[in-house]
Amino acid sequence: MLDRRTVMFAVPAAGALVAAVAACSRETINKDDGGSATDTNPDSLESVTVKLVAPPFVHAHDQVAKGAPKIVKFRMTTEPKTIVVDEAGTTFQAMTFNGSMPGPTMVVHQGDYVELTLVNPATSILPHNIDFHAATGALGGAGLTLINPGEQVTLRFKATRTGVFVYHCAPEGMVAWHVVAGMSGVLMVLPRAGLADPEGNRLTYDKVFTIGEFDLYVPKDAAGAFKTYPTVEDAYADTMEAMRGLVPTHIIFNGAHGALTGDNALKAKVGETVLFIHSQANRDTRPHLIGGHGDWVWETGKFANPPQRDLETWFVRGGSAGAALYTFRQPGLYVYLNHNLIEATLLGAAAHVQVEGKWNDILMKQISPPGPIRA
Ligand SMILES: [Cu+2]
Repeated sequence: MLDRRTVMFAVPAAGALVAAVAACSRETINKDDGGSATDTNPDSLESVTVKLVAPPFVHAHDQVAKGAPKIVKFRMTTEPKTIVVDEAGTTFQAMTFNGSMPGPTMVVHQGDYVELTLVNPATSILPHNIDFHAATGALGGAGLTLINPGEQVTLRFKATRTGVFVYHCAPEGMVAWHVVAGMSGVLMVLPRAGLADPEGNRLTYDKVFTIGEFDLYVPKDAAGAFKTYPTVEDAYADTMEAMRGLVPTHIIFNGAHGALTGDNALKAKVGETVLFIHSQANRDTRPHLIGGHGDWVWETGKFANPPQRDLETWFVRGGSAGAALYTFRQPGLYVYLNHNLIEATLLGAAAHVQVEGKWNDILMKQISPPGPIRA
């Protein structure tokens, strides 16, 4: 199998790498640089199986860990997909984890073990794998998870560091294409005691949403019209050419213009606290909630660093995820967007949050309505 891969994907050292990582994993597996509570051999730990849900939603989870560290088992399947990305009906040949862009958000606690089974169906044509930015070890696990069509693989790693971390597909020679085609998502590793402010006071959320931002490079024909392709493989050459220009044709949240607006708006109530996880696996972005704020923002997404307070806009580096906590004080339709306003309004990087509740005149009131100019 490794020989076949070596030939197919031109990864000369793949076999040696896999063997070396496997050999040393036994020695290093119990070492913990993340301050977790266990030195136990993970084979003896309790395991739980979590069913993943499509973003923006996140599977049910405890904010404060109950009991000892666990092995948390997830299963994801790769899936190529033709998706409509804008109101004009432009189609995009996507590659996905579990059929969604971004892939599902996984949640564990520090000291837990993530055990992911990745499945690449026989109907697939391309190899896939996964690089977890949260994982410690060669290629974030990508070398140990490279699977051909018709294969599955299971990877286990210890979640030693807290935060929201990007995961993405990373097959040798095709990484950028698979990532901008849709293959990324988020793993959230919560502190066992939950989130806290810089003074150590507990921070909790009522809801959590994942916003996955993607820059797309849809090829155009000589007349400037977007081209269509029957499959993702057919789109490869033109897409690579479009990518070289570094000019996105679309910048979208969760797979399409409108995926999180109008009828698909995120929903909240006055008084509710929402954790917004924002990932971008390829390109920088700057989330902003119009009419609201980031009460507490982990701009780099790593909970061991104190969150910043009262932010108007925060910066999410390409290849990372950030987290922002906000308690809604007023009802209404909020726009949550990338505050490069060209990217938001012309290219699509915007979502809506529909908030129900009672308006607070103390916070904002129209003192006199629009009318003729008076002296
Ligand atoms: Cu892939």
